Amino acid sequence: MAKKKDKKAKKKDKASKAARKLELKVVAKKKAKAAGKAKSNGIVAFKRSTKPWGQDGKALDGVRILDFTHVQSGPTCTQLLAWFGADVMKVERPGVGDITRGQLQDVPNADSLYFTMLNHNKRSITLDSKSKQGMKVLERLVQTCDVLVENFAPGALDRMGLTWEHIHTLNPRMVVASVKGFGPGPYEDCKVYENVAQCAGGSASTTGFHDGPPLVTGAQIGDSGTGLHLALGIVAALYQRNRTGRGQRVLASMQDGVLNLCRVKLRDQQRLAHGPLKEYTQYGQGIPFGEAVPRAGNDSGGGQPGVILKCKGWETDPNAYIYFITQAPVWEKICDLIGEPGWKTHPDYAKPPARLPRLKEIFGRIEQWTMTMTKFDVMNACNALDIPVGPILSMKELAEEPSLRESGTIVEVDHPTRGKYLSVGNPIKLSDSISEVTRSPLLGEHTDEILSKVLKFTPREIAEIKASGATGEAPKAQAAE
Ligand code: CAO
Repeated sequence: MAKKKDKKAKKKDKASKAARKLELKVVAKKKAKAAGKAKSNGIVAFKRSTKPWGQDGKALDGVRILDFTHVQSGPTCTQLLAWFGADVMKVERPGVGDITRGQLQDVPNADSLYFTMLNHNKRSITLDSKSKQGMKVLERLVQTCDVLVENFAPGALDRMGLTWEHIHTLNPRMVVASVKGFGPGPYEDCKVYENVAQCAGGSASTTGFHDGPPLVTGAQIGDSGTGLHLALGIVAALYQRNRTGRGQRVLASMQDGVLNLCRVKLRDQQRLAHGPLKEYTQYGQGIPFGEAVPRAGNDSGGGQPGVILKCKGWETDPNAYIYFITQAPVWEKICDLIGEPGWKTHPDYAKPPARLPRLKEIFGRIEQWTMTMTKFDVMNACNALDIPVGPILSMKELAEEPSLRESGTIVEVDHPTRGKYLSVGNPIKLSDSISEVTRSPLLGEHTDEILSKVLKFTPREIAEIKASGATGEAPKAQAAE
């Protein structure tokens, strides 16, 4: 009898457990529904927005960034994140701010274009991180933000007291992202600027003409290029945090970033072991190759030979040139266009391998043709036949190009102390997260707003912080205390 009762109780218990499980499932489902989420295949799928495209916030809405960056590499990264909707709070040294505010100044007493063009859509708070009150504010920022981005010299963040361990204890969800000159290794403690990275990352040794010295490029591949790499690392870390609930460190070294952009040159280094690089002009000139990838002048990096050719007006206009590519599939059209129809069948010119030792002669003949027209006329004539060419556009021409204004790639921004200026807007276009470019902040413009509204310090605490001089020069009466 007792056994029967026991069995009955167990059955009841099992049933109530199952009911509880079901109840929990229903509650979870209701909760998920209320939060606009539905679970399918273990992946949380959010309810689809019914708002028109581009009018349902921004991709990184709700992400708070403690922006501890300066100069170019770090600010490029945080500016991109700000354009995607992140709330970027730039921490700057009281009285001075980011060193670039005062560098290459064109308008007296106004933030330089160097600064304004790299710090759009951000807020600025001034803070002496080496003071006790300053550190108190910084720690609150760490607890409040999702990401800390910095590009100080190696060890500077640790010296401030913001070690990874300390940050991770204060906020286990925080992503800590850094730009450094070099990754771990013999040079990890070095300070690095743009051109140092271009030289150390393989760009300079492969840029220039084979009989000239190494050259750096105008594109800021060390600074802005690494900032771009870092931004991708941050977004990836935030995505992983959705699953793991923890932050992580993100490191983008400038040498690594440049080398990544020079990937095709490492490709050629290995090809060199199997013979000369036939698409390099020096091959056709009979100039022997050495042990390392040489500078290729304006030769095309890929398998489609190309060079820069003169156009009408080159004698006086330094940019009256065009990049011309002798792409194999359109070779016959090129022959007709330049008035050499015989080359279409001639054994020395008809096939790509036969042309390789004769590239100098071939491009010389094409140049005779391009010199009879402006670069834009050459472009029109070639584009009509699907022949890939690129006019050498000056910064003046780019600044005045209407299509770049229309797409928001070149924008006019108004600034309270310097007036209107041109900037490059967000080069990455998202169809449901539209970027608007707003002016860069004045030094410490948002200190009060961030202390009270974001960090929720009480008026008394704010007065205490300010009196200590941590956010700038302390009010005279208190400073004397
Ligand atoms: N309050 C108090 N101190 C602050 C501060 C603040 N708000 N912000 C910065 N500082 C301090 C730092 O703590 C550091 O102090 P210590 O040297 O005593 O630790 C000091 O300012 C200077 O920082 P830094 O060494 O980074 O600056 P620098 O001008 O000497 O060097 C640079 C600049 C770019 C060479 C170096 O930061 C660097 O190598 N960064 C990494 C690579 C990089 O991003 N390079 C790209 C630069 S863009 O061309």
